[in-house]
Order: sequence, then structure tokens, then C-alpha cells
Amino acid sequence: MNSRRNFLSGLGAITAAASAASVSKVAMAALPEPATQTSPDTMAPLAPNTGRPYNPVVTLNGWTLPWRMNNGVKEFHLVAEPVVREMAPGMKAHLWGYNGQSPGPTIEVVEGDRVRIFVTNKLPEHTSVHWHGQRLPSGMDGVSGLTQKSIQPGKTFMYEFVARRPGTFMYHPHADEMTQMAMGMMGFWVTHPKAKHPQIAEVDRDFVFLLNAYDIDPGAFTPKTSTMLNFNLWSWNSRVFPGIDPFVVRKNDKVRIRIGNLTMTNHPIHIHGHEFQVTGTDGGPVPHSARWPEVTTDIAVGQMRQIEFLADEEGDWAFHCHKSHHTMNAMGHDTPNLIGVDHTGVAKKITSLIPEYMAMGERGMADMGEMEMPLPDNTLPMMTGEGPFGGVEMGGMFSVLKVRKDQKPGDYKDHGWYKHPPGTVAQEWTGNVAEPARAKTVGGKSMPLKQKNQQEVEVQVRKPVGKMEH
Ligand SMILES: [Cu+2]
Repeated sequence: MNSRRNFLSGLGAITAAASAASVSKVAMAALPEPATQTSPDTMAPLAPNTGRPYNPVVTLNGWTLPWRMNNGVKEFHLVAEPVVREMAPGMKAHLWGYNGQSPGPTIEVVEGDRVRIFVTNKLPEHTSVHWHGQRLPSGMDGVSGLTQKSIQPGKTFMYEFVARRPGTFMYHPHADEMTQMAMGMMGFWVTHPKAKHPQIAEVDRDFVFLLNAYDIDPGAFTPKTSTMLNFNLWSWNSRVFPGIDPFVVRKNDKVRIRIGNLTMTNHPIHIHGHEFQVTGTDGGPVPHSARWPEVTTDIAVGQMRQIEFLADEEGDWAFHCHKSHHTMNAMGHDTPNLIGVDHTGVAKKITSLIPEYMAMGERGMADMGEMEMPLPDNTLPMMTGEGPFGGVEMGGMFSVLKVRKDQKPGDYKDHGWYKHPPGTVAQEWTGNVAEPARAKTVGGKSMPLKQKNQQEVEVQVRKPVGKMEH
């Protein structure tokens, strides 16, 4: 994680970039300096040094936008522009975003703040910004054509409203949405309560991220924006495993994770080792009486969820979308099932024509994680990641919650794998293994499937032989 100092030293670069663009220097001079970020690292929380105090959030593989106070108004400057986003080491995407990154920076304010946001458009087409979930004057809602004129390339618009409702929000264009969201234009917004709130808990760590998805052909850099459902990169804040940072917490921390979904499908988000409650949505806090425990919560398109839990179990806990295709990277979604098919004969024939041909899939797909298949440039393996016990065989929407008793408050740094106490890790059994008893009849007592006068049938299911540890 970079320090605040690194973050500030990056500010000089954008000033140069801004003056090179088509936006007039004079016009820009009166606006808050547009901060930018070139690193995809998770930045340290941005503690407020003006205005009302709050406990800032941490944006997963992202950052928070600095502001300036101008006669009691919090002023922000968003710049919509093409960006290069590293989705994981080894793969970069040419996206559209805000202030150097996709998603854009998180905006954090306090309930009751008057907020002014300048939006400069450096895209090749018009745009607008919709402030999802906010109470505001209709004309500030950011819907191109309906509530405002589109922001043309090179122009700057100003939005101004009072952040009336505390909670979890997001922003995104409401102009050529299909293209602009498929290109990565979106950002998080958090409004902190102005005082102790009966339904908003104070937490030790407060993480935020958006669910997004891209369709980028292996070897290509630019997403296919007309894809409706068949995306091949399922990402959190435009990062895919193993590029997604872990959620590092101290044992017994109260943890809140805020998630918004701007993909084209729902995502059942699942945590290991802990139970959480959904404490709020983009509609506001959930009353205590309406909360129930979960280990998975489905987040539909356009929804936001706040989950909260007590991180009281030490360890390395998987945290992921439960749709198994969403924890895979590109290249694995349309392959036929070859389990149990012996294709060595076919492979020999094909190899004589295509020397690099590899037979795969006859024992399952786990081989994909291990093999050294040559990949096109700028592509990630479908399943990857090396853990302390071997390949994790994941991709996409997957990360790790790291609960440590010696993690210092405010320290988000990953200090390595969990050291399991002796005797607490699953291991191979080397004694005798009894044959499993097989049922001889079909059907139960209350509703037997067997008809009278029918002969007893023995059913046996045989699994394919080979690697079985998965
Ligand atoms: Cu998913």
C-alpha cells in the first residue's frame, strides 16, 4: 500500500496532463486542482482535515478524492477521461474512468454537507454524471436529455447539492450508458452520518468496492462494449484475482464492507469463517429488527449492500462471488466437458498437425491452473494464484479476508499467510479406509419410487478416476 506521501507526489503529473488537454487553462485555474492517481494499489484512508470528522473508508485497489473547502462548500473535481488500468499484474485494459483510474475515486462527505462537483469531460463523446441514490434537486440528477444537457467533450459542468441522507452510494454516467459503463466509468460515494446514528454502527474498518465486468478478448486491450451477458472478466473495482488486494483486519475488529453492482448480472457475495448482517442498502440503513445472519448475500444489478461482521476468527478466509464462473478469468467459459473422455489418440493425431496442441480437461480443469500453456500477450490465466499449500485455481471476483491478532489498528498491510496452529490443518489420512456402503434400493419409505411387481434395481454411480483432491 502506498503512503500518503506517494499519493501527493503524484499530483504534479496530472497538472501537466491537464494543461495538455483541450480544456482551457484559464477555465481550469478557477477549479479545484484535479487530483489524479496512476497506481491501482489500495490507498490508505484519506483522513478529513477540514469539515466534520469521520472514520474514512478504504477503497479496494482505489483511492479517495481530495476536496477543497470554498466558503463552507466542499468542492471536488472529477475528470472523465481514457485511462490505462492494470487489472492484475500482466494485464492492462484501456478503459474510460475518472482522474486516472477506473473506477473513479471515492467521494466521501458528511450528512448535511453542501457539495459542489466540477465534472470535466476529456472523453471523445459527451457524458453526464448521475449520483445514484442521492436526494437532490431534479436538475442535479445527471440524466442526459432529461434533467440536463450532456457535457460535451472539452466542457466542464458543475453539480451542487446537499448530501441529505447518510449512507452508501455510487456515481456513473447517464449518457450512452451501455458504452460508458462497459468501459469502466463508475465510482463510489459514501455519506457519513453527522452524529451518532442509531442504525449506523461505528466500525474499525470500512471497505468499499464496485462489482464490474469486462469483455476483453485474450491479447486485446479494449473491452467489447456491445457484450450483453457473456463477459469474460469479472472484477472488483476493475481488478481480478490475483490482482485484488486482500482485506486485512485485526482480530475482533468490527468490519463493514460496502458493495455496489454495476454489472449486467447478480452476484451472490460469500464470506468464509464468519457470519454477517446486511446493515444497509443504497436506500438507507436496515432497521435492527429486519436484519438476519447470512454468509452469502445476493447483490442484484444496480443494488448496493453494506455487510457487517465481527472478525473474531483468525485465519485466511476466502471472500468471493459464489457464481463459479465469476471466479475464473478469460478463456474458460465455453469449453466442452471432457471429464472421462480419453483423448490421447486424438491428441496424438492433432499434435502431428499442431505441435503445441495440449489435451486437457479429461480429469477436470484443475490442470489449467498448473500447466504452462503459452498465453497471448496481455492475458491472464483462467485460474491461477499460488497459496501456501499450492495453486488456488481462482480468478475474477475472489479475494482473501486476513484476520490477524497482531495486526496494528490502522495497518492495512498484508504481512503474509496465516500461520496455522499445529494440528488445525486438514491433511492426508494414511490409515485404512473402509469401503463405502452402497444403498441397494431406490426411494425412501414414505414415497418409494419402486412400483409393485417391478424388479429391484441396483444403482451405482462411478466418478471418474484421477486427481480427486478438488
Ligand atoms: Cu458474480
